[in-house]
Order: sequence, then C-alpha cells, then structure tokens
Amino acid sequence: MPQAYTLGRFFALMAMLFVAAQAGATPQPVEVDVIMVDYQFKPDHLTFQHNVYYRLHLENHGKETHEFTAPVFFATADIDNPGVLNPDHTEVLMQPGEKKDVFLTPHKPGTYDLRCADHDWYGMVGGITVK
Ligand SMILES: [Cu+2]
Repeated sequence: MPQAYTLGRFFALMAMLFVAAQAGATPQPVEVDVIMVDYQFKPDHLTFQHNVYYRLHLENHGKETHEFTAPVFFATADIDNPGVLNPDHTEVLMQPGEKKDVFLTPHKPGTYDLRCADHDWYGMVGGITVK
C-alpha cells in the first residue's frame, strides 16, 4: 500500500512541524493586574519571578492622572513595548480611565520602589519584589 504509506508519512511530518512551531512560539505571559485609584495602587505590593515573561496590566479607575513610577524595576527588566513608558522609561503615565499593558521580563531579584510620582506625598506608594 504505497499510497497509504506516503499519506502516513505526510501526516507524521505535519505533526512534527506543528510540535516544532509550538515549541518555538512566544510563551503566554503571566498576567499581573494593578488598579490605580485616588490615591492607591491595588494591590500595592507586587511579586514577580525573575526570568518569567509578564503582562503587567494597569487600569486607572481614579478621577486623577496617576503614574506607575518604578525606575529601577523597569531598568532591570526587558520591556517588549517600551513605547508604553515615558521617554526616560521610569514610569507609565495613566490618564483617568486608561488601560495599558507592559510586556516585560524581570531579571534581577530584589526589592524595588513603586510610587505615583504625583501622589507619593499622599501615600500613593507601594513596592515590587522580584524573586
Ligand atoms: Cu497618583
């Protein structure tokens, strides 16, 4: 049955190509959600694993503009879409009602400062831990 044999080979080859394509695909990011309100981060402490790919999802539910200011944390991570940050790459500016995603991979374990540059005086501060 040469034809069936050929067909079987063909499907085996397609299956191998499919597996290879899956292995090479970008992994799905782990999602971390932070809601900003007047004047708090919820949650205010975030934990990441180093060398893991994340989608940091930010939403501003407040009536004021807020910033997710974490200069050292951002500097020690690989950021896939740096355009979502300010030009200095120190923070993400969030207008009321805005939703933004930062796709990043933290690399350096440690504890990092998180604050809203506008409202840290008002207690809008938090922290980031990379394990
Ligand atoms: Cu703020």
